[in-house]
Amino acid sequence: MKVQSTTTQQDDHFLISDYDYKSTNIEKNGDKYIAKPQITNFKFKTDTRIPKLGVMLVGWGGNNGTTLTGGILANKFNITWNSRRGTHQPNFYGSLTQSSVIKIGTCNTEEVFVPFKDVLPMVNPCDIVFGGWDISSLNLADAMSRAQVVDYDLQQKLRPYLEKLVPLPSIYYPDFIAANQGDRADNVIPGNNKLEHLNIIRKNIADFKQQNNLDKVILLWTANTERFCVEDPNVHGTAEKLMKSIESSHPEISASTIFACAACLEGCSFINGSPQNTIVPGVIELAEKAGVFVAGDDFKTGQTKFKTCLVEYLVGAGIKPKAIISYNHLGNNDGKNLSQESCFKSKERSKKTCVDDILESNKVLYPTEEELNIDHTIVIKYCPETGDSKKAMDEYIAEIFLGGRQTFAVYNVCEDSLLAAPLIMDLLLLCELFERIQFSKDSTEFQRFDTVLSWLSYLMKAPKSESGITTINALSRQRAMLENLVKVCAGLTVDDNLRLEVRYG
Ligand code: NAI
Ligand code: DG6
Repeated sequence: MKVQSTTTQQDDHFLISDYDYKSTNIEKNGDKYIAKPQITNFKFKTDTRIPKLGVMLVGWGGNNGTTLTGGILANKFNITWNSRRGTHQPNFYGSLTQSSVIKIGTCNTEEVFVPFKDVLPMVNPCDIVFGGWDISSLNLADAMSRAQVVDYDLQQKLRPYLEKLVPLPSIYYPDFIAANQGDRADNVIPGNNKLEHLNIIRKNIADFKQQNNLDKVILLWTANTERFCVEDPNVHGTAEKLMKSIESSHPEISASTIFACAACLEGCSFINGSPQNTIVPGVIELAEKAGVFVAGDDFKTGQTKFKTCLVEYLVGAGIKPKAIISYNHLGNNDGKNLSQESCFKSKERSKKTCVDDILESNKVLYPTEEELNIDHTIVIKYCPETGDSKKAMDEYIAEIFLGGRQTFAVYNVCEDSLLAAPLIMDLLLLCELFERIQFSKDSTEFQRFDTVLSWLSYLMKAPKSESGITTINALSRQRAMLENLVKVCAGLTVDDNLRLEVRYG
C-alpha cells in the first residue's frame, strides 16, 4: 500500500504524516455544557527500518511460552500436522496484527480492507529470536508436552527445534507465587541477594542481545501470577528508592519487578502479562529515564474480551447491567497457581475492574455511586482433569424497559494458551512498532509516546495508563484507537463510519 498525499512524506528511513486532529473542548456553565470544536496539528514520524528483534519471555517453559514459541516455528517452517480432523496448516488466527484487516478506503463504492500488518512496516513474527527464563529446567520440547496444549503430531514435529531451547535459570521468590509451584522450581538462581539477582538478569539480557546480534530486545512476563506486593512509596515510589530497596533485598520486591527493572536498565521495554502490580512507580521512572516503554497488566484473551464487548453493547444500547457472575474452571498450571487465595486475588481484581469505566460513562443508567456497585462476582476453580481447556461461564443480568430483565448465559470453551499466544505476539510487535514512532504537536520537537504504553489496552485486562489519563476498557473503542493510530501514522484518513463518499459520491 502506498499513500499519495500532500500531507505525507517518505524517504528511505522515515514516513512523516501530518494530521489535523479534531476534538471538542467542553466547558461547563452551571448545568449546561458549551461544546467548542477545535483542531490541533500533529505530525507522526515512523522509522520504516525494521530491526532484528529479540524477545525474552519470563516463564518461557509455561503453557503460553511454549505455545507461542512452537506456534511461530510452525509458521516459520510451514510445518503441517495431522489430527483426527485431518491435516492442518499453521496460521496466526487470533492475532490482531497478522489475521485481522483494516479498512483503508473505498474503490468506487467498494470498501477496501488490508491486513493490519501491511499498513505500517512491522517485524515479521517468524523473524523474532526467542529466549528467556523459567524456574523449571525442562527444555521447550518437554515443556510443550507437559503443557498439553498443542496437538500431539505437531509436538512431535516441533521436537527437533524445541529440544535445543532451554530456559535460563530464574529468580524465585516462593512467597509471591503459590506454594504448589515449589515442585517445578529446579532451575533457580541461588542466594537471596536481590541486587545480585538483578545483575545476573541484566547480564543475561546483554549476552542474549550480543550473541544473537540483535538491534533490540523486549522482555515480557508470562510467568505465574504473583500476589500483589504491598506497595509503599518509600520502597517502590521512585527509581532511587526502588534501587535502594533492591540493594537491601526488601521482602516486598517481587521477582517480576526485578525483571522489569533489569529490562529498563538494559534499555528494553517491558510488558506484564499477569495481573500483579509489577509496574510500580519506581519502574515507570526507570523506564522514563531509559526511554523505553512499560505496558500491562494481564493479557485480555477470551472471557474478559467478551465481557468488555457485551457490556459496551448493553450500556451503549441504553440497557442496564445489574449483575455479572463469571465462573471459570481450568486444569492447567495457571489454574493450579491461582488456587492459592493470594494469587487468585490478583486475578480477581483484573477480571473485575474491566467494566468500570463503561458503566461510569452512562449517568442515565447509573446516576449514583451506589448503582455503579453492581453485583460482579469472579469465581476460579482448579479442576486438573480439564487441562488447558478452560471453561468460562458467565451470567449477565440486565434491566430493560419497564422493569423487565434480560439475561445472557455465555459458555466459552477453548485452550487458553491458543488464545494467549497470538495476543502475546501482537503485544510484542506493536510495542516494537511504537518504539519507532514519534510525534510532534503544533510543530514542537518530535517526541516518543508516553512511557506507559496504554495504546496496547485492547490486549490487556487491566490496562495501565499514563497518570491523569483515564483507562478505556470498551473493546471497540480500544480497537478503534489502535487502528486509527496506525492509519494516521501511515497518512490514511480516520474512518468515522459516516460513509458519505458511498452515499453521495
Ligand atoms: P504456566 O503456569 O503454564 O506458565 C508459567 C511459567 O512461569 C511456568 O513454566 C513457571 O515455571 C514459570 N515461572 C514461575 N515463576 C517464575 C519466575 N520467577 N521466573 C521464571 N519463570 C517462572 O502459565 P500460562 O498459562 O503460561 O500463563 C502465564 C501467565 O499469563 C499467568 O500469570 C496467567 O495468569 C497469565 N495469563 C494467561 C492467559 C492465558 O490465556 N493463558 C491469559 C491472561 C493471563
Ligand atoms: C482463570 O480464569 C485463568 C486466567 O489466567 C484466565 O484464563 C486468563 O487470565 C484469561 O482470562 P480472560 O478473562 O481474558 O479469558
